[in-house]
Amino acid sequence: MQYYILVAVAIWSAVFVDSRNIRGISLAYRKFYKEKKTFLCLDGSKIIPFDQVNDDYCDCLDGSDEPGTAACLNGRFYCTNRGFRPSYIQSSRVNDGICDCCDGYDEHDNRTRCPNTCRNLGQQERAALEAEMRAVDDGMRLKRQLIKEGVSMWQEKQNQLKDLRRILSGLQTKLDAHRERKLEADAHQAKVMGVLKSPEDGAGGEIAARIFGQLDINKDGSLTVDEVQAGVVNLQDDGNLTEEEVTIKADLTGDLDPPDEGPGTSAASSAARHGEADLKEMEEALETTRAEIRDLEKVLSTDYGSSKEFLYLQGQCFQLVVYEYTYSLCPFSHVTQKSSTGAEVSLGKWQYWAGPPEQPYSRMEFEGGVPCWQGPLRTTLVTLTCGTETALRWVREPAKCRYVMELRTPSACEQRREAGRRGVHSEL
Ligand code: MAN
Repeated sequence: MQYYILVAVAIWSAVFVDSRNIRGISLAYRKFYKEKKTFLCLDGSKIIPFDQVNDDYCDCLDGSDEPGTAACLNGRFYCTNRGFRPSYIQSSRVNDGICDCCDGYDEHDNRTRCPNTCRNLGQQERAALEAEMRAVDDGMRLKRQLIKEGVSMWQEKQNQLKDLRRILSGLQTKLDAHRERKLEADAHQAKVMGVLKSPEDGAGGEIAARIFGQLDINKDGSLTVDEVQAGVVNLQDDGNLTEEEVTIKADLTGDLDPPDEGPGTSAASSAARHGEADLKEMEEALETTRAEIRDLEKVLSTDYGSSKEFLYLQGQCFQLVVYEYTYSLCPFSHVTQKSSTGAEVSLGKWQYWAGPPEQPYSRMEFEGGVPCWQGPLRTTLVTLTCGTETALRWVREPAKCRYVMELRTPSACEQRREAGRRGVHSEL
């Protein structure tokens, strides 16, 4: 009985080719190499006797009958690479004297000895992967911190904006009042000038001219409100003032409040004291405040990521020297290129986040830089990658005046998914 079983196994082995012995095929393909007597080329084009598989003669157009030899030009050999990751190589590399698979299975004609380096490679790759995962975890920790900072910076800027708007409205009220006072003072001045100039001829004219001369302290031929105010009280009525002089003085003092009136100083006198210079100063302060508000509104209207994780980059610039150029990236603002000869050109102004829908914050687009010689305006695309530092990693110009660069930042880190990240066999 035992004898019959042994004979049956021997016959079965002879008839059925054990696909585990077929070199150069993956586990997934083994089912196609289990024919009894024939083999169907994988492209379905031909049926050949099974003993023509891996017989070092190419029968199938797709090279599928020679997975383990170099016979077919278009064939491919599967490296199992146990301990590392499997891969395919061109069949022409089988038995060519060079070890391509780390398990050395591609050199099976015993002419070349290939040490198995898969385990080593696997260990190295696992170590690199683990280091990368640790870096992502560290990056995520930093990112959480940056989010916190971003949120409080955002709040700070909102408060700043509120304060500036309050200041602006205060300044506006002050300026309006100041302008009104100035208008009143100007009207007074015009009236004073009218009083002094009206008696054109005769004694009245002479008196007016004399009073004008007394009031015109700096002798520039014109009277300011200050001069009138300062001088009019000095027009002493020593009993010798003529009737006209008394009338003129009454006109002047009636229209203008005397100086040093104390806390009750009228609008006209206070406006006279402030004068043009104050008005200008106030207008300048108002414009500066308006500009600060505009800048802040612009900053606050920018998208800094779903949790404001990129806000910390605002106002910062990152440099990198590549050959004769120093590149400077100022996120949310602009990119420049400065040559060693000193000229600095714009490589674009901040436009928008340009990442794909699933990762919108992975790219930044800068456009509208200095025009390229006989070409388009310079543009820059920045790719953001995860890391524990914030730094410009590299800059390239793949097409003329089209720049690409990588900015490494913890804010680009994404929470790791524990499953499905293993690239290396761990079964070994
Ligand atoms: C300068 C630089 C280069 C660019 C050329 C185009 O040399 O901005 O990056 O390619 O101009 O003329």
